Amino acid sequence: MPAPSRLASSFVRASQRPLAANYLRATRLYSTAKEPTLKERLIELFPSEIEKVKALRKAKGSTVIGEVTLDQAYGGMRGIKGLVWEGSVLDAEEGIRFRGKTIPEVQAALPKAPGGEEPLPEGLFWLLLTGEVPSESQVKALSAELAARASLPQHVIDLIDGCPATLHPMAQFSIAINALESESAFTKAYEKGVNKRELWLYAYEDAIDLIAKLPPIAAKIYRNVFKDGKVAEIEADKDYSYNFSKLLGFSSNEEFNELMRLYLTIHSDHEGGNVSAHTTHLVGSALSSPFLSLAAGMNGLAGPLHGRANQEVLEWILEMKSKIGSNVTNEDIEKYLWDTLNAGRVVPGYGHAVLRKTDPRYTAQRKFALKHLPDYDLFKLVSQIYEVAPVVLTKHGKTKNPWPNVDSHSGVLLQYYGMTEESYYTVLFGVARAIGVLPQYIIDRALGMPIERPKSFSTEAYAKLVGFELPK
Ligand code: CMX
Repeated sequence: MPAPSRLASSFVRASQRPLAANYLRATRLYSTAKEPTLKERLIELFPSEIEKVKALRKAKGSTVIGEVTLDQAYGGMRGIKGLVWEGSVLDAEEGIRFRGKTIPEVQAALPKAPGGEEPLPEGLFWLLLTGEVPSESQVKALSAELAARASLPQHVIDLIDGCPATLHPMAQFSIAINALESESAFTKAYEKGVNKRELWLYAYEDAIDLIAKLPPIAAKIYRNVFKDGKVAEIEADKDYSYNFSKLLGFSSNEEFNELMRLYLTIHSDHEGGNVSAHTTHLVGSALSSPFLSLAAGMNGLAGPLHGRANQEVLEWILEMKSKIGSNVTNEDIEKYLWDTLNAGRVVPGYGHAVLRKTDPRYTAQRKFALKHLPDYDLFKLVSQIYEVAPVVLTKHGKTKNPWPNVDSHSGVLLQYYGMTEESYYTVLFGVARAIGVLPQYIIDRALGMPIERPKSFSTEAYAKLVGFELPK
């Protein structure tokens, strides 16, 4: 492994090669400040990050960090330590910390839009990648770069236009992200034989392109399926969330723009083991490009036990209202919960594989609702369910966590501002998740992480391993 300075110069040398050189100059175009751009900062930081990992492994590489039981192998690998994820760590009791910061700390620390109170998700992307809080001007430059790189290739627009309105928005989203592969600097660099250690520079370019192009893709899907198919223009000097709201058709309401900033921030990253993050990371380990890797992650997010729970929650609440009427009592909710459970269904928006308390992402949305829409009837209903559901789920006795998760609250906020089409909600989650998982994709390539390949056994082989004779 070369010394840090040699590594740094190897990165710089790589960035001076034609493909990357254009991009490095390009990032500067959006920055008026003397401070480094994000890519310049990464070129400075990564060599020492690589050295830290190298030192840790050299000193402690053979230390046992956990044990694995047979139940864990059959139980969704819960709690098995085996992934590296730098952006965030999830504590079962406390919830998520992004680079050591809780959600309220992130809300306080990150730059905001002029007059706004919610953090800009571009700033979170910076924080996740570097561990540093960016300055306002650094975030402004990143917003401008994202706005400038948002245009879509015609074949991607044509593909979305070719999707029937009956195709779920998440399937359309995944198709469009896969089709962006035609633009992949990473794949082109790989095909040209670029040194493996320099591939992260191209992964970075794809990640920025991808994050930039997700709002136009997501908006095109929304406008095609639910509106007139027309998508407004991006504004070069506005932040990412404002532009996304604008393309969707909601930016005239500044409160919705603030909601979007909060929404994209809190839905971004939730450490590495969840289905969408783990899938993106796993597929990336085969050196599939960021586009192919994120599309795979989005297919996982589309599942009802993961991201699609936000759609399921809304449908479940609306069904409750249609069955019971507008004056819903706690007793009505209790009965509806038991009906759901007795029908062998899960209560959407409740429970979590890791968390054992109310999700702080739920709490952040509840605070937003208390501030902006305290009297909204659906918000009141969500609050009422929060009083009843943990008691019922505890009595039911199956779920390890009877408390609400992030998906329990997001839908009612969107309903309030007029985005009533719940089958679209997981796409918003998907745009946010990209901001959380792509930093790790870049870090993985910078660290030269190998192809991922855990060991599997058949039941017969496990029985043999633990010395058990299976019944005939
Ligand atoms: N309603 C009813 N039963 C539930 C439940 C819920 N909300 N949450 C868990 N359970 C059940 C499980 O289905 C499981 O039952 P079986 O033993 O019959 O299989 C049992 O309780 C134990 O599960 P667990 O260890 O508490 O939870 P898991 O780690 O297996 O699953 C999760 C976690 C999120 C999939 C689960 O709580 C669930 O299905 N919740 C509802 C769907 C949801 O809100 N998903 C979104 C999660 C956040 C996100 O990823 O976006």
